[in-house]
Amino acid sequence: KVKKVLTYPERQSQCKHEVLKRLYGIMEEKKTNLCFSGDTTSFAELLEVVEKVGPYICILKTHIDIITDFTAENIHKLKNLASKHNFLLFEDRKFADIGNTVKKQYSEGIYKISEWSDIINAHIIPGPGIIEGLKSAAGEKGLTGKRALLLIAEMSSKGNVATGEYTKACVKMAEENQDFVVGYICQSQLSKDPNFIHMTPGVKLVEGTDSLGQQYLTPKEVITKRNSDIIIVGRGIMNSDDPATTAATYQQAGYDAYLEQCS
Ligand code: 5BU
Repeated sequence: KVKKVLTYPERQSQCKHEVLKRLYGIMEEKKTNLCFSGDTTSFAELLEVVEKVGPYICILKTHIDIITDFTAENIHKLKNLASKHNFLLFEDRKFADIGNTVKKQYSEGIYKISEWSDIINAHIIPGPGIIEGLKSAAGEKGLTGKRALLLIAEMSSKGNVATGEYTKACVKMAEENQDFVVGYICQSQLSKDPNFIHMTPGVKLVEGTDSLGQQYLTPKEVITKRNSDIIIVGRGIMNSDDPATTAATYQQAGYDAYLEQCS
């Protein structure tokens, strides 16, 4: 039987970016390809649930701008949880403006995302200037190599237009900016190069949809059929009665699928 993907340690030694090396290290050590999307409007609740699911995840994805009780102190607590449980922070900001504007959105304002989020993402609609802008913001804070960007190449929602030529343009832009771009938000594998990781949202244990266009695939489908690397799970864990046990179930499903792929 031919191995379909490289193992995490193989990818870790072959990739160049420091953030990606850290991530593969965490995935190997904790045996998890689960990213939890903590989509709650309460920072207190976010901290509470992350304390429970922390042991099972490699990344916590946030939407910091939906939080009503934002404070710098809570960010400090979140960073402490990330160190304690060894996971990366990914602010799902989906930057989409010209370089000069996103540079300020990333580092300034209330949230100062560049100061705490290891990973961010962006749409490619504005062209490569968006990548330059975000990269320069990280550089000005002395964070070159410590911050990384994912490009949104495909989306999970019904009727989205991130397809075909758009997706191809995204791959080209990623390949031309490997010092900052480390992968894709996508629905299936776009590159076999270990310098690019694939993260897939729209994941639940049972396939289906929500009432606002979200479409779900299972962890097994995402990892073994679509050859993606990371499953992103929000409500599947957040709305469960027992988030820790449910996160463990997703961790196991995702990791078993990976083992099947690389054995
Ligand atoms: P859910 O509760 O598992 O449906 O949450 C999915 C999360 O992933 C949510 O935070 C979305 O904003 C995010 N997402 C997505 O669902 N689909 C996409 O294509 C992208 C992001 Br890009």
